[in-house]
Amino acid sequence: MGSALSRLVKMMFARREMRILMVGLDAAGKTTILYKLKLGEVITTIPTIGFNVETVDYKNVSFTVWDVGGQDKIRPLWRHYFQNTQGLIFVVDSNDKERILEARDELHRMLSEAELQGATLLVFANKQDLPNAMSISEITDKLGLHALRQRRWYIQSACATSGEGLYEGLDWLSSNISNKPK
Ligand SMILES: Nc1nc2c(ncn2[C@@H]2O[C@H](COP(=O)(O)OP(=O)(O)OP(=O)(O)O)[C@@H](O)[C@H]2O)c(=O)[nH]1
Ligand SMILES: [Mg+2]
Repeated sequence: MGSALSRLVKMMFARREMRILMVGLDAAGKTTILYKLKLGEVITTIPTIGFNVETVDYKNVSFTVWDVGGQDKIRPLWRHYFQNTQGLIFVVDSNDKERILEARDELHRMLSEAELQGATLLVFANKQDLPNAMSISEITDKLGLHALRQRRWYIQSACATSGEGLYEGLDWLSSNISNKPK
């Protein structure tokens, strides 16, 4: 009885670990999101050449978040980070109507990769504070999310500078990622 109880308590408080890959076009707001989550502050960013990695502890989950630069010339590097990814965060600049189809193409190209078949997808529709931001339904449509088959996905409205929506996204990821990568 005692040991069953202690097992239960251990299970309830055990820290789960999740490996998250965060990508998206350049200037979507990935690095701003990462450090808002890590430090609670908006930092001044420069375009990421390479990657940043930080561990973000939230509730009972320890998220290891890899933030990889999104400039077109370095997008081919994304694939080097695919292995063991449980959760994919795809960040979109909701204000960037001109490049939303480019974002869709990059997203679908990535999702066709074998290594990412088991990864859960969270889309952050970032920069929702800007007056001309596209709506969530418009972005869902333009990214072709409804066409995704056999993929757990969710789109979360977000503003990295205020922090709005970021923890809601992590909540969704923590409930929708299985413990082991598939
Ligand atoms: N208005 C507004 N600006 C934002 C928001 N999030 C990020 N930004 C700004 O967008 C610019 C680009 O942000 P980054 O976080 O550097 O973008 P990134 O996706 O890391 O870009 P790469 O490293 O080049 O791939 C910065 O000037 C940010 O301050 C947001 O929610 N609202
Ligand atoms: Mg960056």
